Amino acid sequence: METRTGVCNLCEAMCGLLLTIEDGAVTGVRGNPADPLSRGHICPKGVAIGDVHVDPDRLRRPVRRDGDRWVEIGWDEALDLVADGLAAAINDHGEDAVALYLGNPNVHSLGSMTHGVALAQSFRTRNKFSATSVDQLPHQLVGHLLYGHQLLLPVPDIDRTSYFLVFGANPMASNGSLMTVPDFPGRLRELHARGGRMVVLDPRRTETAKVADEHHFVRPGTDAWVLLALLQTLFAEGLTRPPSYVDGLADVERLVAGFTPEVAERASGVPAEEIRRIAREFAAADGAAAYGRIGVSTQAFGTVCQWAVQMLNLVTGNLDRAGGTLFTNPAIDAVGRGLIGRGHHDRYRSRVRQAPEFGGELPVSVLREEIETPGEGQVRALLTVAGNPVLSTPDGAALDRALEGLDFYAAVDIYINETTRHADVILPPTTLLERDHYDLVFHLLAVRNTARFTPAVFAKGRDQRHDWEIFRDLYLRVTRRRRRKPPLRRRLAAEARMRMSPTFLIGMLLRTGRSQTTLTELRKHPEGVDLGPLRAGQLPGRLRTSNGRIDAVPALVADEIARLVAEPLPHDGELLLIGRRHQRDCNSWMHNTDRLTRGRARHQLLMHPDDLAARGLSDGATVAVRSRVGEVAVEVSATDDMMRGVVSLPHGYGHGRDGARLGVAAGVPGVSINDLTDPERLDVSGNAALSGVPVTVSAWT
Ligand SMILES: Nc1nc2c(c(=O)[nH]1)N[C@H]1C(S)=C(S)[C@@H](COP(=O)(O)OP(=O)(O)OC[C@H]3O[C@@H](n4cnc5c(=O)[nH]c(N)nc54)[C@H](O)[C@@H]3O)O[C@H]1N2
Ligand SMILES: Nc1nc2c(c(=O)[nH]1)N[C@H]1C(S)=C(S)[C@@H](COP(=O)(O)OP(=O)(O)OC[C@H]3O[C@@H](n4cnc5c(=O)[nH]c(N)nc54)[C@H](O)[C@@H]3O)O[C@H]1N2
Ligand code: SF4
Ligand SMILES: [Mo]
Repeated sequence: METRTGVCNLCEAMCGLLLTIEDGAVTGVRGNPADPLSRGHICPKGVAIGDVHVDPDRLRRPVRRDGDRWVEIGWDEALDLVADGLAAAINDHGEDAVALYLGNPNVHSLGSMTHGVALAQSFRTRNKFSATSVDQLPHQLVGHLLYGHQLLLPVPDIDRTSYFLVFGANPMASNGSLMTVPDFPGRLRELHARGGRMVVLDPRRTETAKVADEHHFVRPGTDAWVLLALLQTLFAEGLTRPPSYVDGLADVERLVAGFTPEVAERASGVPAEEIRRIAREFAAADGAAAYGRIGVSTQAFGTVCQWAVQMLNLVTGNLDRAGGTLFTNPAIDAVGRGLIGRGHHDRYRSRVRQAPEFGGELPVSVLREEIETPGEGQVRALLTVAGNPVLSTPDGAALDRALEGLDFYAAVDIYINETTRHADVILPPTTLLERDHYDLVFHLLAVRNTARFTPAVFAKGRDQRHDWEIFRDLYLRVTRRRRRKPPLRRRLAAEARMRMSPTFLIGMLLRTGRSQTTLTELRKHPEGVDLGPLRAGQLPGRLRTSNGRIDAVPALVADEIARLVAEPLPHDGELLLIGRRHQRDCNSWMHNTDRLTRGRARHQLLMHPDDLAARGLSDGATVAVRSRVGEVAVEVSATDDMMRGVVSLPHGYGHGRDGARLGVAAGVPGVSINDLTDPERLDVSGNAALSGVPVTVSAWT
């Protein structure tokens, strides 16, 4: 028996772990109390981390599909097959004929960040997609427009704030997002002990709402009105204290002038007086932080919402102030050092619908039509990496059907899930416990500056490959097969870089660029090294805008607000669908471990009892939920935790489709919310408006 230091990468909190290892298996998992960021925190998913390692459903060798059978094949054969399939599409039909989709676990893998992104960039296709456009794209667009970089995103200084204003996030279940905050419950207790307050706006009385000082129901998709009314109040009552490096504040004042709290109340259901009071309290607090997450990104005016959240912090002087929102100083500053691009918008558009790109990606909502619509530039081949878009993107059922029409589909994935079941070949990498980890992304977004390197806990098996090795080999093989090769010098440079291991690259990055620590030091301290609380007073120096100042009203935002003015207010009697997360769910996977799925079922449609009664339905009945794009039958559960007129389905359910082999997952009930969400509903950024989908609910007959 031995104890090893590990890390959990199942969500953004990146908790440090202590693993008990016996006979090559994990027999115990605890939070690591010595970890300076996570301080011993762990959640039920972290406890299940060893289950992935020993999971009999996990692929350990490449497989090729032969009709409805899967055949294990060797790595050389598998890599050749994939390179043949992708190169054939490029050589016969052009670069755009290959589409890529990168799913969420990529940001949680070091090898994906160092090598997967480079492989993706080596494909010169316009058809690049990722989970970003069903998630945080509005944040990135706003970061790009206001601060000059898509990942220059200020983080709530939760450890010092005295007023935490939360829109559309449920950190008690999600453990925080674009705010790496392990032990949210503990940090909230400390906030309360300091006399601080948390105010939550959400159409559901969530786990977070229940521990908040105030919760207000807000009608889905109407947060923009509330946020603009908060700004309107601040200007109207002379409560602004903006810093000197901001231009265009008079324009902000003019743009929000018509959005009075009374107008916002009519749209959102949040009482005007409450909006005024929250604005005053926010302005008066000694350190206040406004935060809006996926509930306000995945809606029709998501970009306006995220812009307004930034403005609230900015005009009240809370940006760059202790207790407000702050920029991190990670040991490897991927933003400052240009490892991640600043982002760009609308350099080109999608072929069929003319949807603009952001940062070299198109909205995943257009993927299906790009596969199905004939003509030059049609998608013929697909590579997915760690993704499940059939369950995670709008009208997944239609995408499910479209995938069968591809000439070739390859997946880098550890499971045969609802999407990869369509693949011709699946290449399974090692998983977390078998690979080294340094978090290039979430240190950038954490509520405290720390650094941590976690060596692999288990050695990889002889016939296993790390993801970075798969990306390297695919790069080499596809390039060799390309009729039009990149210039020799570029190719050699890329090859040399692809051959360096992620750990080698991390060591190099830590040695250079004023990194505050080294790999040697981190190896001595696997629990992590503390680099201190977030720092205030870094602006305007940290801005990456061309003139080193903030332009408060980018033209795109002004246009969106003009569009919002003309938007009809939601009408009574409309039923709107939203999603939810449970602490023991992990997007669309981890549904095959008994540890996380036993106990009370949690797949139901949640609905207010009055809404059920109005339709003559009863608690526990099977109901039909219909939207413009689809229909599902699901059990309904009555709860006054839901706002009237709003229903909720969890995201990531709907297993048990033919051929998807997720073990007991077939026994997990529930339907996919994305069989109801609508790929036509997009925010200006291209993000899917998954929230607030109009639906009807009736008896299932
Ligand atoms: N309606 C609705 N839709 C949503 C959301 C919502 O709230 N509501 N949330 C959205 C959000 S925020 C996200 S991030 C997306 C997530 O959507 P996706 O990123 O498309 O999917 P995941 O469910 O994260 O599934 C990832 C797959 O990666 C595989 N995998 C796990 N670990 C590894 C690994 O280490 N390497 C490799 N190669 N593969 C691995 C697993 O097989 C798993 O099936 O869904 C989005 N869709
Ligand atoms: N346990 C668990 N943790 C996770 C994940 C998981 O699947 N399970 N996924 C991870 C991922 S990929 C992400 S991106 C993060 C997401 O982290 P969070 O953003 O905290 O995610 P959710 O729990 O989906 O919270 C979104 C909230 O928005 C609310 N909402 C929906 N529509 C609206 C609206 O129109 N207005 C307002 N104001 N609120 C609305 C919902 O009711 C919900 O409470 O979580 C991460 N952590
Ligand atoms: S909160 Fe849970 S899932 Fe997230 S990193 Fe920590 S242990 Fe893992
Ligand atoms: Mo996400």
